[in-house]
Amino acid sequence: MATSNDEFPIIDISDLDLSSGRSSSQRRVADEVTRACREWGFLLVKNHPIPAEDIEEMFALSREFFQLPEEVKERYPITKRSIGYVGSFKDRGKDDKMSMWFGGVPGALSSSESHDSVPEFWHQHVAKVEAFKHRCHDLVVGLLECFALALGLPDPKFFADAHREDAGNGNSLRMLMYPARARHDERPNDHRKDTDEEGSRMQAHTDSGSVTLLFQRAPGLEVLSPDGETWARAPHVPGCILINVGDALGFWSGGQLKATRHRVTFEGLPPDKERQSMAYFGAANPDTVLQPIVACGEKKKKMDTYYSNGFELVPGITVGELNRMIMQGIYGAAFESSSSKKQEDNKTLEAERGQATTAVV
Ligand SMILES: O=C(O)CCC(=O)C(=O)O
Repeated sequence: MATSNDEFPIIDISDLDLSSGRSSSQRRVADEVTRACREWGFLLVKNHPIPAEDIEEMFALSREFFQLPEEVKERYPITKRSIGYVGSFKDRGKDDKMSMWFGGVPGALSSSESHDSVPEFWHQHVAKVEAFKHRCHDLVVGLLECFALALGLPDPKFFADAHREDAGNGNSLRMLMYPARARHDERPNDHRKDTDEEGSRMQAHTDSGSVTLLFQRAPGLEVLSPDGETWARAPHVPGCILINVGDALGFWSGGQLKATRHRVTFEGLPPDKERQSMAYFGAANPDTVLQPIVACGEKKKKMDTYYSNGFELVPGITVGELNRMIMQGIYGAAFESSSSKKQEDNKTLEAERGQATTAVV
């Protein structure tokens, strides 16, 4: 049972200046955003820099795509590059939702390697999708600068500089559609039989990356409250973007920023109501080595064991490893290495580990 919560942070970020560096108003935004992420791990931002018409256009295209017959969409299953379609009940949680993933570096969606994994419907729209991802990435970088500033790190670009848009497949846009169903008990392959979590449209989880931007067209998202026990309904405020911290950044920040569990339930949104959302997952470069930083002024102390959706994170893990582990856990075979590929992957991991910088503040 989730409750509405008047204290859910809603922050005006019109003073977040993505181009001109630090100012006193940017400092205020940085402090407010970071306070929300320390306490809730979630916040809504208003007066953000992503144009409403771009968001609407993405939602409209996404809706049109999801309405195509299942057999057309299923020709493009998700690949290792995090590009492709996943139908209802097809992920680990057997949730009743469809997703279309657009992972990869700028230009990936129109590259010859990805051509066959991008559904034909999207071929004429990839430039728009890429432009939208780019805007999202800029906002993620602005928020990362806020965190470094408010956490008092000597280099305000400490996190931001490790988030190159052209590094790896981790920066992904995921379009989601939770279809309206006639009646609760008529849903095909009702996943309540398979899980102990009654009535989830998306099972409770944390995100694995750094910062997620979530665009939503309907209510339904629930977030674990700061008390760690009760679920709060995330307010749905048209025009706002929901922001949350993922496990890579939660771990890297030494637990100062919180990666919070969230879910979409049938209680939060009745089965006969459709929910559309889009998540942009901002991730650090795959070769980034995650060494938890220590809060300024604190003596170095051992961090508690940190889990990301059941996987233990150990200092020294790279973002690439973490991402592979999580995607493999959710989508299985598509992200599994074949035996020959495994050797290749191991070489890549060694190279990632060797090259990585391990700056600890
Ligand atoms: O639909 C939503 O709002 C939930 C999205 C989400 O949590 C995810 O994609 O990880």
